[in-house]
Amino acid sequence: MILDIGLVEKFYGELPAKIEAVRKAVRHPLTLTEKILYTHLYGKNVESLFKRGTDYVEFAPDRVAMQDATAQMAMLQFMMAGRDNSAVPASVHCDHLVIARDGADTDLENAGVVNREVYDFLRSSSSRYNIDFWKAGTGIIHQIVFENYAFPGGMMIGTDSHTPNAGGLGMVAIGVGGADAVDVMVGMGWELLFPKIIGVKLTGKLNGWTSAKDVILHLTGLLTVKGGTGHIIEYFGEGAESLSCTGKATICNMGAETGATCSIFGFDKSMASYLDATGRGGITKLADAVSENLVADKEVYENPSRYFDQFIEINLSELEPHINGPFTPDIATPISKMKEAAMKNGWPADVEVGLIGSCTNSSFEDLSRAASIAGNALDLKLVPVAEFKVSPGSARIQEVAEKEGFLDTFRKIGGQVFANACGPCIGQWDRKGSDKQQVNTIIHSFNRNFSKRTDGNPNTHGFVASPEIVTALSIAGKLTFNPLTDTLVNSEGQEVRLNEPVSSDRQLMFVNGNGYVKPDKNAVNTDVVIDPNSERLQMLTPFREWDGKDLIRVPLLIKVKGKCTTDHISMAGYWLKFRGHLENISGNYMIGAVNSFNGKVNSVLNPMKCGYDTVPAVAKELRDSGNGSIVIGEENFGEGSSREHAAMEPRFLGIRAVIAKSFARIHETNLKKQGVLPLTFMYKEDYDKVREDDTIDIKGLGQFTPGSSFVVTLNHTDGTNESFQVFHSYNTAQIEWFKAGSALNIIRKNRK
Ligand code: MIC
Ligand code: SF4
Repeated sequence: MILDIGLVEKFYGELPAKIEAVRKAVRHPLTLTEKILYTHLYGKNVESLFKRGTDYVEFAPDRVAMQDATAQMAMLQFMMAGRDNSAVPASVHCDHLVIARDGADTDLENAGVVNREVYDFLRSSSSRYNIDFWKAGTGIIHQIVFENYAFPGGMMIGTDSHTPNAGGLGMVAIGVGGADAVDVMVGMGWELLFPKIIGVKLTGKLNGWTSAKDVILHLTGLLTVKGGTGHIIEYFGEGAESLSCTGKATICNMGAETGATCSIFGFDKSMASYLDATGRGGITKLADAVSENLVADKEVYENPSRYFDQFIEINLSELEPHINGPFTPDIATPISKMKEAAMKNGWPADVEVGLIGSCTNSSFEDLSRAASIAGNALDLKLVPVAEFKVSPGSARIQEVAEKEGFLDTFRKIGGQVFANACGPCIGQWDRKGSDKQQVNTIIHSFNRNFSKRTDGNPNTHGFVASPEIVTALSIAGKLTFNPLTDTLVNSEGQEVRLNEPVSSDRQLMFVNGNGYVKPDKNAVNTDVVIDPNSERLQMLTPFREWDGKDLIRVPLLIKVKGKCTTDHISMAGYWLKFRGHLENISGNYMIGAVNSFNGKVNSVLNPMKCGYDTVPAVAKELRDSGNGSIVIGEENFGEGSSREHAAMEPRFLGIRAVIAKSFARIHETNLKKQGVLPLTFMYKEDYDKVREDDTIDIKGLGQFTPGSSFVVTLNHTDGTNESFQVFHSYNTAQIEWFKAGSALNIIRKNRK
């Protein structure tokens, strides 16, 4: 087994005594979230309850996972820290860099050639620092973690925002930037604002066309993309227990779309049987023995409003299938309302492509339900209208799905099977004709649907639904088709109705460790070599420390209008290939964001030339002139991904501060870690005062203390100026990151 069972055994062995100690100290019934967090404190015992949403706390996660697109920067930073190996078990997964075009085999072969340098770097550095390495084609990070490493009651961090997937196996699993992973891998505590907790009670039981995915589609609609920020979502109730373990993982995975820190379910039978089916019966036995410590206390379940900061109830028996989108995951439309919504909003009704799979929805259960629909369509002599693509989550799932005949059924309806990798979900889909930017609709079972996300076309309306709904709507070719009520006409002109999806309840025994590379104990003394002429990889140069001065007359770079996700800040797709080369990837900085002054993307005023140029070009010129620049944004700035490139690029390009109406958690931390000031308007209306040709002062940095505020002055070119206050959320230790130039500079200093 790849997971070190000895560590898990030790963890469960100590758990009851640890929980007892917590109980004595806090004298308060405990939620599951608290049980896990309080038993993972870094270097100290709990003395009293932490204040949720107020106290910064250091944790000691059990493990770290990294995927290829973020692992490169994480490893490059880790290498600067000067350690011989990772202080905790860690793994690297090659999944994001595989381009989906001609099908699994050819695409993987191409990926091996195109990404050879990066894969070699990740393999050799993993080996050098005692980190597990998973080759391209083995599967998507969260699936591999789920099948091999996750265990109930554990805590992990991962350099990907969908790390919370492991909450389906009862783990507090949190998405972070690479610099956070470095903290844990060098053996430091990992800091987090102690989260608030949203309790979600699931009652009833799923039936018919409704699936676990619909729970999170519905909840994302309720909470919006901001509503989970600063919270862990804890699920419970008989409905929760009735869900499969992989269904729970889907819910936790997509919980990231609400901004939540992570989501979690308590240990139950479904987890036990998944652990057994994936060859981890040893863990089931250990967890069973301490099971009362792997769920919340009964007082919490009896009186949830008292112990959770927010409480929501969802009745699974009444839940309808949902379709979310377009362009944002929180427009949630119940399927019965889709006709009306599509008409009202002018969404293109013809579905051109349906895509299933990804890290969110590619379990055996998911594929079996989708295959039952596809098989039924064949029996009914229906001719599928839309194209159909499948990205299995892992080699193991693919193997079982192949054996069961699911993949063949998909092929028979014209489906194409891509590699076990992210592919279309991260813009690595070489979709024919997408360069023509036609207005069109696609539907997929992934989690995100930001503009340009899958195929780079800003006019592709991406909708998110369960795999079975995606399959049905691909067959019908219509976004407005409701399989619960509508009929279709088959090749013989008969009116037919699709059956409800059927789950296969067969358990899957997996083969072990396909494509997994063990760290090489003898590699400790070898050097990881990077070609100085490489366009894919570049050694990092430490950022300069703060010069001790306030910011005076720093020009505005861009005032962003509306949604600004990490995809807007540091686009994926084509740019993924530069994820290990800071200078090259900085060429994509903010090229997707809308300039509020001219409504255009990637066109901002160059104050030095009084003309317009691209954002990266202007930023570079302002940096090189010694001025640097400042960015202004709106709500939930940096929503979405964990990619710290979105924070390293502005640092590299001389951006001194980002002032926004609010920030997404991971991005705000990433900015702090890299030495860029994330500041929030005290009064959101002050955003309107910023003019295109302003220079900006930020004063008060000399008195930078937790809870302090700064004064921002806008110097307008007509000679007038306006001042207002901005907040920061730095604590004492984080202020030191800023002063040192980056968090990594502190690690390097301490090492010396
Ligand atoms: C995503 O789903 O947006 C990604 C691509 O997996 C990112 C990570 C990345 O940008 O490399 C994420 O979720 O953190
Ligand atoms: Fe990959 Fe998509 Fe999952 Fe991100 S959300 S890890 S890109 S499959």
